[in-house]
Amino acid sequence: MAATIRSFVAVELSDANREELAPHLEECARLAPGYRWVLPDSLHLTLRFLGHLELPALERVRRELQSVRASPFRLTLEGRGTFGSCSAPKVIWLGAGEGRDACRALAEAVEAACQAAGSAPETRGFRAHITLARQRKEGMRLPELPELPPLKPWTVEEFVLFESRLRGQPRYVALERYPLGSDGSNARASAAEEASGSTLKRE
Ligand code: 2AM
Repeated sequence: MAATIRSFVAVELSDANREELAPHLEECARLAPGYRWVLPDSLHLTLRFLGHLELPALERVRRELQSVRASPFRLTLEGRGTFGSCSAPKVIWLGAGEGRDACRALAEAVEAACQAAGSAPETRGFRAHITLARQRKEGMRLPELPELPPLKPWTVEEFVLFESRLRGQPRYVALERYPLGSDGSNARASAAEEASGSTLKRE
């Protein structure tokens, strides 16, 4: 069977907010061990989950993403939300405030690029969120959590194609970064790619 790579496209959280959230998430993990809390370095807002792709298919996606055109945009984070029941949710997340529509537009452009690369259309509706924790076992109740620290707005200037490695603690490896151009282009990514002539290779 051909090797596959589990991958997804996302916007990373700003470094300042990772630093703000790190002690908060540690405290949450202590209070709610029934949930797997995401490490600060791994926090992201998923634009498109690709799942397991064989290398040629991933290479097509990587190239098509270079045609996505979007301008940088300001993103603010609102409070926590949950998927699933309120008392024992499956997922705990941070919602996007200002910039939510820009995230949706970017996700739609990414979706179009993925389809142009041959991926089947995404059937799950898009909801801009940053997952903070996932329930380890169904029915685990969520205790009261401490208040969120103040989170700072930032400007999203790129999106990223990630490989997701699930052995042990999930680890996300950036395969390619796509800067958003001030003129609504990501020409820098294309230029860099043309200069290097790079293609994806399995380690
Ligand atoms: P989530 O934050 O909503 O859980 C990497 O695994 C990212 O891809 C996660 O952030 C996750 O989104 C998303 N993801 C994982 N499995 C998925 C699936 N089956 N369908 C859609 N998105 C998925």
